[in-house]
Amino acid sequence: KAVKAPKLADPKEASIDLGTQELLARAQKLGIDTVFDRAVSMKPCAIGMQGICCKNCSMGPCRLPLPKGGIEGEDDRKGLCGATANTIAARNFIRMIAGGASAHSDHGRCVAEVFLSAARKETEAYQIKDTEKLLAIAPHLGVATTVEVDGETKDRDIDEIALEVGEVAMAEWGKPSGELLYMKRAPEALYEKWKKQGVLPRNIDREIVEIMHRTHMGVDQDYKNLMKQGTRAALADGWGGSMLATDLQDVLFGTPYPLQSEANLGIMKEDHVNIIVHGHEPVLSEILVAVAQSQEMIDYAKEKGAKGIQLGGICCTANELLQRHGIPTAATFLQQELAIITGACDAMVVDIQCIMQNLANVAKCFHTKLITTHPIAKMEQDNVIHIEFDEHHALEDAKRIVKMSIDNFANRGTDVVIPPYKTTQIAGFGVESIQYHLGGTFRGTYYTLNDNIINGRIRGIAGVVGCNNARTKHNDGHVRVVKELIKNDVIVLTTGCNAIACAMEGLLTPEAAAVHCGPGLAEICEVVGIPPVLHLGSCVDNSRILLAATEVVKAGGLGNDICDLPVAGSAPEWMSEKAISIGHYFVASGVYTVFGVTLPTSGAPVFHDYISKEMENIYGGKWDLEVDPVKHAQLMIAHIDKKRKELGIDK
Ligand code: SF4
Ligand code: MSK
Repeated sequence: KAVKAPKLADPKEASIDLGTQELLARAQKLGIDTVFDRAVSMKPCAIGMQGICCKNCSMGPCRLPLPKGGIEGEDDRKGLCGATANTIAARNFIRMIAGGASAHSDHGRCVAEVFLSAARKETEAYQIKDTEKLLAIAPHLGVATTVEVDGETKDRDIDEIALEVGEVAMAEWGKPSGELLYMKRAPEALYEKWKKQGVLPRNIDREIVEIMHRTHMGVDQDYKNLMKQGTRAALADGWGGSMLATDLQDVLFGTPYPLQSEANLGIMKEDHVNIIVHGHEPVLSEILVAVAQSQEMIDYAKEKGAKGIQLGGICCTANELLQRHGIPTAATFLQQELAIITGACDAMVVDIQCIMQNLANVAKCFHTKLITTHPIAKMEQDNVIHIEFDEHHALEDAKRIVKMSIDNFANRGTDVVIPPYKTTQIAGFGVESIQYHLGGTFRGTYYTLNDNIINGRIRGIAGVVGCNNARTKHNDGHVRVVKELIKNDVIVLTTGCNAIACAMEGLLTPEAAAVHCGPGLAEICEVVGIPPVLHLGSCVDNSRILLAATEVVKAGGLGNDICDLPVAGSAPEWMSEKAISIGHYFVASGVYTVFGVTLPTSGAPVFHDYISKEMENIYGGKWDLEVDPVKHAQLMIAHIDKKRKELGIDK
């Protein structure tokens, strides 16, 4: 019986990146399937895509397709229990928020645990590194940094402060009463808005659990009330779990500061041991960096015939190590299988989130050791090695992994194909460095951000973030949205895989300004020496965008709330639940936020209108969807212009 040939992706249609195209073609030649091919052979469910399939009980799944040509008259679609399309779409949407918020926040919890361990001096591998940052965050957690002794104010012992910060931070996940302490970091007007709406999160875990309860069969059946809880949980993510993750990581590992590195699979080296770290949580990979750079390991690698050790990263573990150590970025989310298909990946060390299970199948075709390290993220395939990370013996774990990778160098096949493409990138930005580079403050000099927004050299600020999605051309949306924005003098703050895509396109260099920016933004980048696209880090570091916007508000001259600012958000190629949580905390913080690809709301038009129109009257921000990258950017620019007009600065 003839076997039907599998459908394959056209490499040129799959990605704008030449290296990706070449490695995809190699995979196809070798008969190894990748996400790009699977996206061609498996089509998504149209009803699920529209957000109107409910499987919250075993009487379903109940599917409520939108009739062709829309609904005339009353929408009487309902599931077996009577759930309407709005209820089903809202329940699904906030379950995505719960998934995303839990991922970011559990990451934050893990960092808090390591932080506490370091503060208690239970581990040698971790120390409190950035005491300046510790002193900066302590007051936001209600931790005193000074003490009165005999009527005199003295500095408090730093170890004592660290311990109390760790304990107070840990309590944010499960305290029995009150509200999240970081909510008060927002502009006062925004905080009051949340208070009036009753959406101030009580503790991080509770808001996520309550989503699961409310969306259980037969509980909350009002899409507006469901979204209220979605808002609470999303805020608990952005201003809670994510912000705590960012801050505690900065204190433990150092606050990022601009540095130079490289991006794309071309950073891998044929004559080096290549160790690729992938995922999100930097606690183990921080130690891996130190071990891989130790003379002992470099010598061991040389003994085994390699010229050295090349570390590279994928997804947000990459972003974390890039921001603090300049470790080059190997790949975006969609290129993870391709890193192994180079034949030069001696070990891929994964932690949590965005790790495709098919990595194990691809690794079977090569010599690559695939190592899982997190107790909550294992793989069933028998070629996967699990080395469970524990902060108490982190150094031993890291040494074992690096040694295993070096030993594996000798097992490489001869057929190594590393596409020769890589770019220079300047990364490592944060609120502190934006302020430093733009005049040391946000307002009052020729260089400052607020002044340049007011005088129009900078038209506005865009936060462009998020994943790749195999349902759309790899990196195309990211790059085209960002280029359109900077061409129109909108400065871009980026994180996640958007940052990696922009780096691969050469947009994270000061030189990109002269080539791609409008005259105002180009002038500022040239004078100050910054790229027009500022890399702020990983997915949890979207909290840095919230704080940057807050600093702009506090500096004055541009309204008194984030929703007054000429600011817009975007995720051109999103795919993960985390993106929905991020999108919604942007919206609930007052940011007009446009997503590409699709939104799981189109099958429930009333619910869709609620989040994309009515919500603006509540929080000042709203959702939008635009698939075309140029139109997507133009929507953001139109919103920025509207805000400039309202502020009276539309010259
Ligand atoms: Fe169907 Fe209602 Fe059960 Fe959902 S909860 S699967 S709509 S019966
Ligand atoms: S890694 S969540 S694919 S941005 Fe943070 Fe990239 Fe999205 Fe993962």
